[in-house]
Amino acid sequence: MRFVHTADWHLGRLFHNIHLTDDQRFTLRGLVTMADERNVDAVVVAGDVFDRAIPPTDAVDLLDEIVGVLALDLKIPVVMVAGNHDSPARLEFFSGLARRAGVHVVGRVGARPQPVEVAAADGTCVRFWPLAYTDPETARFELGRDDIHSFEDVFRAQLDSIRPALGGGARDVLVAHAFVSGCRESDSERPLTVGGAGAVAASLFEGFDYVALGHLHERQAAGAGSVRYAGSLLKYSFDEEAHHKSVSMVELGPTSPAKVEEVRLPIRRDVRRVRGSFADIVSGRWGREFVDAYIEVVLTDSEPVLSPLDRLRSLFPYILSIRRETAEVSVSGPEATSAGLKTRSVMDLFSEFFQDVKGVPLSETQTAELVAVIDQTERAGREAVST
Ligand SMILES: [Mn+2]
Repeated sequence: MRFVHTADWHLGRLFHNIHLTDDQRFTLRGLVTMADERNVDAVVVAGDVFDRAIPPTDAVDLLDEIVGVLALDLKIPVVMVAGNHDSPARLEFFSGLARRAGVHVVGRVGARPQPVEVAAADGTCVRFWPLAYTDPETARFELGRDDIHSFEDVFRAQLDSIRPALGGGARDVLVAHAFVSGCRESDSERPLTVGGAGAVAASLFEGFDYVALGHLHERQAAGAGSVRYAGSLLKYSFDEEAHHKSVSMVELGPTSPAKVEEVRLPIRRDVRRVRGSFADIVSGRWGREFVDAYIEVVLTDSEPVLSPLDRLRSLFPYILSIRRETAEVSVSGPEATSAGLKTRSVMDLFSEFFQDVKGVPLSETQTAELVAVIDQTERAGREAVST
């Protein structure tokens, strides 16, 4: 049995005001070709299918195209869960109908998660257990359980009902969207909570033959080798320029441990950073790997450079960002620049503002109150149209 584990497609994503749908279509068509050539038995998408709750129509069309070819033309079952960017209800639109075509979409939390069974030609039967991303408040309400307060509680509540069914001749694969503590984060992820309370321990997922995770955009193992993030489909921030984006090809026999191979898909444009003085950059010789890529230039000049964009654009037609490294350090620390502001949490920024105005830091009670307000606002924001 061989299946593809992928996650964090973020269809409809804007990257520095560029629509990435064409890039996403290029890579996903590569996925379809690869899945066909290598005879995969299933494709698993572990959340953040779309970039936002109400995605642009061309992103919806793209999902329709890709899933349609996989399920109807190639007869490859697709198992998909909602991530923290997806709207649970909208992702599940037509899911009853889709299931009959081999597309299994789980957007909402359920008291009794049901497996998707896939039997491969080699006789291996794999049960995929799809769990949608759900925050503790929603899970408490939907499952009618007052004892759910953390993300770990959310998983425990669902896993408790799954565990008795595990084993018994089939292989079990969990599909989930979560932040496992100790794993590496990237700039393009939206934190699940303020203050890092969203993390769960990898040990929660013991008992499965493979755990297909989404949320973190860098591919990595989480704790034990068979709990893994496939990473995002594409690079969605310049801090990911050194990542190797891929999908995971997972092989499971009737008894052997999961074997994972990272398969890189074709990309339309790479994402690269160029750092140096303006003079050095414009006199440099830049190969196609830069000319064809989305570029961020980081200028190291201590003197101001007047309108650098025109010159730089003639070298890098797809330049999306210019930053000045020295400006950031010389103003009054990295906090003072807009680039610095973007990478810091609302919590940090507000605490600092409060300290500046009041002259004293936030008390514990005030901090707790603030965390609750920010959490509530962000949850509301997930259901609203955003850009
Ligand atoms: Mn994501």
